[in-house]
Amino acid sequence: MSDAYRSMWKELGLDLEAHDMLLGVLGNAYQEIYLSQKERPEGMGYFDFVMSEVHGLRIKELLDEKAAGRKIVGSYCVFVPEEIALAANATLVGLCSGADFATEEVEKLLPRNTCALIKSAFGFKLGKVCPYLESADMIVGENTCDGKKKAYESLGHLVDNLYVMDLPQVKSENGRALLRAEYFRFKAAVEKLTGSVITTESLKAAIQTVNAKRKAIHRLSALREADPAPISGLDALLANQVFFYDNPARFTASVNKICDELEKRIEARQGVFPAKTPRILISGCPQAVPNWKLPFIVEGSGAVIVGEESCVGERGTRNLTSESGQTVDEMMAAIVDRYFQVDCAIFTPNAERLAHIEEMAAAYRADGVIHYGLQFCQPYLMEAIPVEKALEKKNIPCLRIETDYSMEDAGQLKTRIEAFVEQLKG
Ligand code: BJ8
Repeated sequence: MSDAYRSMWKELGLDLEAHDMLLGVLGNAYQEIYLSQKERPEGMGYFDFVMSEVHGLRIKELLDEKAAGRKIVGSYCVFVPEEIALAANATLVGLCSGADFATEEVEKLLPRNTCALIKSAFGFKLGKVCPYLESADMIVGENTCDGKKKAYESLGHLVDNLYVMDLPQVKSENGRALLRAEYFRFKAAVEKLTGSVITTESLKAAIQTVNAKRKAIHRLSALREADPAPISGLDALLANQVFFYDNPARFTASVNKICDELEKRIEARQGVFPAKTPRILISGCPQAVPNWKLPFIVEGSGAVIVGEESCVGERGTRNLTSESGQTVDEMMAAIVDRYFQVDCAIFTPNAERLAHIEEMAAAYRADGVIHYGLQFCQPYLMEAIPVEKALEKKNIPCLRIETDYSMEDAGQLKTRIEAFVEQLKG
């Protein structure tokens, strides 16, 4: 890493030694998990570059944007509408929550039995290793699961720019009214932060920008219906992860470029795995960067992942925001409509999620579903049981996994997943 980056990280207040260690571990994992894959699409070179610069060039870009007067808004959840941030002259970025860090320090503030995702968010703050968090002018927390909403009370003591968004838990008229009120409150908060008033033009342009990103990802997803699979689940997951970090227009162009390449591969019947490789849909908790454990094990066990029913995946990116609104109010209503369809397990009841899993299994011709639950994540672990039962009724094999970010259970997971893949072959 260049000296320029080191002084940038230092100015952001990062712990350089700890950060070097993190980048070292990340680099090795990326090499082992990503760069060792065979037959990758050439277009993945862009994402390799993005990952190699995820704490470097991208942070420099964000700091350049700040110097030019933009604000940076950091978020932990797909309920935070990027359209509103963009329209108010802010950039929205996902905040790091995909790896264990400073666990001992974290467990002084959070109970041990807190999910790895929440602990990770705290670890990156306490360990001073997340340049996104340190660059953010506003950090948005959201009242989703109990773990997150109580954790934000503690996070509020660690940062001075936390904004907490309330969210409904029921898809009722009252629930919609709450979401609407909260999105208007968020709009006012971002406008105050940036000093820019959202206009019809800026909101329309922002909706189009975010929709373009989503459309590119939808195109990528649709190409994964092919057999042989033209792209690995690992690579597709990476694109879904980078969705939260990259410059939107550049991301859209890069995903579309890969899609052009994949279309040619499909025409030539060229795949990353042989035809008839068992096809798996992953469903459950979000897999944030660099949480690649499960797909690495699955695809190393003779299967290919063809879709992610996850917030880092189709739950987060499906459904566009209508572009037909002519006023800010109409467009805000369209944003509420779009986000109110997100079927996170914090909602009760949540039948839409089950319907979506079944729909995805059919569309991507999955032979089986692996339900991925993080330990101590009540919402998704609770839903895993009815999901498994419903899928079994439809003769779709389902394997329920409960894990965390450590590699301690990798051997045990591999044994279970290999047995599941064998079952699918049978
Ligand atoms: S919309 S899934 S991104 S809340 S894993 S912290 S649920 S205990 S992440 Fe999520 Fe928004 Fe919902 Fe999506 Fe809690 Fe579970 Fe931890 Fe979780």
